[in-house]
Amino acid sequence: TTGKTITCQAMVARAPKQPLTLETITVDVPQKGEVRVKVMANALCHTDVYTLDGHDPEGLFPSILGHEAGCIVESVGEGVTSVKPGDHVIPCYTPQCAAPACIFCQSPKTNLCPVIRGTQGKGLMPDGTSRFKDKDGNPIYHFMGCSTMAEYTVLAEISCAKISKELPLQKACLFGCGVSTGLGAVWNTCKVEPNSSVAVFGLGAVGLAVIQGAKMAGAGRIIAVDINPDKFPAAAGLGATDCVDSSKLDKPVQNHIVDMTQWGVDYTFDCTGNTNVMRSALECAHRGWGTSCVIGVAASGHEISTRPFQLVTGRTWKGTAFGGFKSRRDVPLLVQRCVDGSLEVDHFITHTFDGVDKTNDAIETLHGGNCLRAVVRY
Ligand code: NAD
Ligand code: AHE
Ligand code: ZN
Repeated sequence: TTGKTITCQAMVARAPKQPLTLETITVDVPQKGEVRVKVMANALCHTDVYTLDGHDPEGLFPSILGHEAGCIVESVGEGVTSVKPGDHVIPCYTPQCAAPACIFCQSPKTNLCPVIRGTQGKGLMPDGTSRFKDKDGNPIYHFMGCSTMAEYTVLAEISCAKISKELPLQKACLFGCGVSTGLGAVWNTCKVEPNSSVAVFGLGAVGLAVIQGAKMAGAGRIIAVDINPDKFPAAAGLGATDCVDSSKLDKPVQNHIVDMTQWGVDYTFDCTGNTNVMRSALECAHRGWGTSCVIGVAASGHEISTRPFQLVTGRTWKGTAFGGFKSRRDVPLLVQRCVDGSLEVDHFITHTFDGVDKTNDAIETLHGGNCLRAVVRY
């Protein structure tokens, strides 16, 4: 490739708990196995805020956050064959190298391809360097292999899911994280069966996607739990049969749910990241066979606990990253279902902004409590 360095605008996370700063940055040409993309839309995920607030043990500053985006390929590096300029792609923080030698990619049991995970966690591209520089020429760290709070970013080819151009990127971006994760936790990680009972803790985009996926899987009773009752109408609209405000109970929420169901719930999901909630979710899983799935991301230093008796008596504790979807194979299929009309996602977009510089406003909106996804169009 004979590309040039691009100068563009980005929102940079300079320090924990500080607003992002609008900066002019440079984005280097994509190296071997890399793809440079123009970001067209980026949705805020709670995980971006978690890292910005300093709760992520892997959090680095200065960095460019953002990992739920829709992009158009601008140029490709040496050896890239699976995408070309003009293609629409979703950056995937869980890549899929699909190599015959990758035992993770070859296994149907997981989506956790480890090939670039080490450098990704250090905020660097696979060769150990950054493609971003600030106006003084100092490097800025990448984030989750995506860094989509910039007008242009560089991705590993194995992180690029090529999708149909029929779905506008301002909708397709949702499949980069929260919505895919919630659906996949139900369909792939837990394989919820028809008529089973489900309880969902935390009714943000992830929890509501769990409800939507559970309803589509034919679940019977779906119990929705939050401390913010404003979330209940959306949950009920997607298929929740019961809504519980856990802040208003005179006993632990797990006891309340066991009382409601006699023996507990077949499948429970934590979509809060609160380790006390994770315990509650495990402890109201059904005696003998209930499974509880951790989706929420806990703050640095927090650990889960329960009495081992809860496991001895037949409960299973598991977790999911990106809903178990093999990203490059499955994200295009989710997008196609959206195009076909068999998977509705419009209800997740509660706020829209224009311009990368509006990202702080979008973050403020996400903190507000009545926001599912705020999409920023660049
Ligand atoms: P969100 O902030 O939009 O939603 C969280 C919801 O939990 C809110 O409705 C809030 O009111 C509710 N809540 C907070 N404390 C609660 C409590 N004690 N009991 C019940 N409900 C409570 O977040 P989101 O974007 O939907 O993400 C949810 C979680 O999932 C976050 O922790 C995020 O980091 C994580 N996440 C994980 C993955 C993954 O791959 N494992 C992917 C995406 C997001
Ligand atoms: N970096 C943190 C953990 C953060 C985390 O668990 N991330 C989720 C995705 S959250 C998406 O919104 C995940 O999939 N993790 C798997 C992975 O490989 O990062 C820490 O604890 O260090
Ligand atoms: Zn996310």
